[in-house]
Amino acid sequence: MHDPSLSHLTGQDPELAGLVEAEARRQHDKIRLIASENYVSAAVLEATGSVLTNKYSEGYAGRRYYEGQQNIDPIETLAIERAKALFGAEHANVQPYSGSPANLAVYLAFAEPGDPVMGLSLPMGGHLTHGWSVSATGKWFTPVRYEVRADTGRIDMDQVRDLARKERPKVIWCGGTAIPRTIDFAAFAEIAREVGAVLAADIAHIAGLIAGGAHPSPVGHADVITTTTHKTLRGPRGAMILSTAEHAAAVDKAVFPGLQGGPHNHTTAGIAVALREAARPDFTDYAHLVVANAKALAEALLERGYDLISGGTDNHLILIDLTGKGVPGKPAAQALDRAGIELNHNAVPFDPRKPFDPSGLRLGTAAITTRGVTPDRMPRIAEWIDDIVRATARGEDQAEKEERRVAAEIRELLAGYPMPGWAPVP
Ligand code: DSN
Repeated sequence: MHDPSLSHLTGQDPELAGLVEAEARRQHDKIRLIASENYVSAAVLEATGSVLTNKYSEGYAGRRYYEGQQNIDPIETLAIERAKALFGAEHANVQPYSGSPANLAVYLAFAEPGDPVMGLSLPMGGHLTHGWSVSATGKWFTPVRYEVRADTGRIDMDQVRDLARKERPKVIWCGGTAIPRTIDFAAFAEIAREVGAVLAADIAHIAGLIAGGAHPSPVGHADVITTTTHKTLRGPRGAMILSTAEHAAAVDKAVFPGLQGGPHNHTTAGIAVALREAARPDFTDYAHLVVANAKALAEALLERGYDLISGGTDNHLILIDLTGKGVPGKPAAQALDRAGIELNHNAVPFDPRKPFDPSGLRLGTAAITTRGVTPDRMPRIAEWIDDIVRATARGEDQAEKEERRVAAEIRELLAGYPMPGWAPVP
């Protein structure tokens, strides 16, 4: 049963409807620990699946290139005002299609081709668009990369300062995709100010935690803030750029007409709904519970002898180095997926292995917290992870049996934790 029903899709395209239904069941039956994923509410699903997908709206409210914006303008304005209010920002642009286009807009607004730009190295937890070599941002600009410290696994702020003074980047990025610790936005801002760089905070992973008061905010420190809307913020797949009033015109011009055509109005509406949800007191509880769950899971993994980068977590994310466990990240992630625990293999800092077959696993608690799973369940989840990792290290036959057992136990557990937007047939 799909709620809302897929009756039209089932009638017209049963093959596709079957795949959607199968994906819903998959999401229902697994402990989803991919750190960048979540479950949106039924209200967000309705907004994103609405007739708003039919409309073109190039431009901004009151200044469009197409007629018929009587409803689109107020929808986009609602999303903008809610974003500004939620984060306390002076300006918001809700049109970027996703995180990478949002970050490209920052380059277009604040740098020229060839300029030095600085970000956390990808294998250390950064993002492709922070100047990594295979990304357009690493090809079209001159990347300067900072790292984490080998002894602490935390960002090396001395290196950030030294590199910034030496290379004078136009843009300094903070934030990334595999950072388990609190980002010191004030320290980054001080360095950016000293060298005359624009400080860009990419808060894609932690936006929901910031909105819910479970992580400090970059507002007041960063000149420009980019975020996807679908990770801890629990909205549809999309992105936003927040900035000071000073940079508003440059940001808007970079998004449209600089990079994009018409905004995806159905996504804008979904973002508006998610922002309203994130402004409610229960979202504050959610954000703190995400962190409490991650800390409890980290603690349980440490007790089982797992090597966690930086020794733990301050946010939703845990990065495990499996080197001492006798199995690399990729086969472990594949075995865990078969066993009903979905996560991704990930490079760890100073990883001697290749990015597509790295040493680590990345986990996050945003999605399971949305299902209502609480910290008291984390020791059991750590035990399941450990059972599968150890069985995988021991060999194939043993692993298959363990995978079947754990998958069945997980389905039984999750039956007690409803999933927004879908319910199994009773
Ligand atoms: N792909 C996202 C993540 O998983 O962190 C970042 O873009």
